[in-house]
Amino acid sequence: MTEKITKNLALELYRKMVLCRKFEEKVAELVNKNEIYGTTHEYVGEEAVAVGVCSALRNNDLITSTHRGHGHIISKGGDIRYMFAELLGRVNGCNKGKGGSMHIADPGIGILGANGIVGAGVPIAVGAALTIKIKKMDNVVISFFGDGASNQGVVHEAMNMASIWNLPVIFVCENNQYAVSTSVKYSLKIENISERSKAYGFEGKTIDGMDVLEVYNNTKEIVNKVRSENKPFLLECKTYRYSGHFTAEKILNLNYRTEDEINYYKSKCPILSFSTKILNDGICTKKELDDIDNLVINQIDEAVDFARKSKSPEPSDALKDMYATEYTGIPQKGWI
Ligand SMILES: Cc1ncc(C[n+]2csc(CCOP(=O)(O)OP(=O)(O)O)c2C)c(N)n1
Ligand SMILES: [Mg+2]
Repeated sequence: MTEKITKNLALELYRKMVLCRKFEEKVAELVNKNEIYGTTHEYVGEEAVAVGVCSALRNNDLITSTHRGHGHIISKGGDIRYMFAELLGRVNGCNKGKGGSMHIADPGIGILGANGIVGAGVPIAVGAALTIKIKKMDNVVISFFGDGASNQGVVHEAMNMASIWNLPVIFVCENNQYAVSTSVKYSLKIENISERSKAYGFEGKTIDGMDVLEVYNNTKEIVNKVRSENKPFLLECKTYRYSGHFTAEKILNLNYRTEDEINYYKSKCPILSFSTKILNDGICTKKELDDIDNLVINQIDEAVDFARKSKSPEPSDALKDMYATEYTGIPQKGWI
């Protein structure tokens, strides 16, 4: 795809990818300092997928995300102040500090939730697409999921239902080639996961997920088609994560990837290759990109500051905002 892009779009794609990258670098720093409890799954290296896909959407389009969801949330317009507050477990977090990294949701801007259960966002997306169809609305749903998730039973069931009911949902498989330490060379017999779309009766395509323009242009085209034809689509983006499966992986010394392999994909860095392209094409200047870098760094510092100054939730609020609680047999005040 060689479509020309405007300067505004080029700078916006660049800014969002840098924001995703710098956000994750700060998150890793805060996990290592124990300011964020538990662990997180970094999106470093995969930025072109979330940014390319979400930049091709309307505000009222919906997404479901995964355990590696920060990039999706940022790209769909999530406010990083509330995201950091959520990660630090503070009341000002987008989910009042009770969801954490893997359960960030913001339905007001079309984010139906990250999800700690592998594959579980896919049927949620299909349910949302069914609502859109029943209510005769014209928005679409994007469901992000990984190569590992692609082998979950619920993903197959959801894709089949989306197909028989002709639902406006785009399944975006982020094939970063590993599920924790299991390579796709072991878990898949086929070259491209998008081939599976044929079995459900809709179209699929595999693209270079390290190239933000390729992702953006393909998504634009697919979204238009899905919006007008009310048919699902499976878009597979081949990508790579630079960090471990989760932030503390390094200390486990798992050694399932070679340094050569990691360096090969680092040489295809989506941010570096895109900035080189737009500089070489004369779309923008080095100073404009440097200004964006500085702006993002300041924005992140301010967001962390906002989060640190926010209060922790009160223990007495622990059972508020919950969909389910343990059944004790004794009716609790406020349950019904
Ligand atoms: C149903 C379920 N099974 C297993 C896990 C443990 N787990 C968390 S992430 C992950 C790997 C997912 O791989 P993939 O879908 O490729 O996503 P990636 O981590 O590569 O982004 C596994 C097995 C889980 N959270 N949920
Ligand atoms: Mg994977």
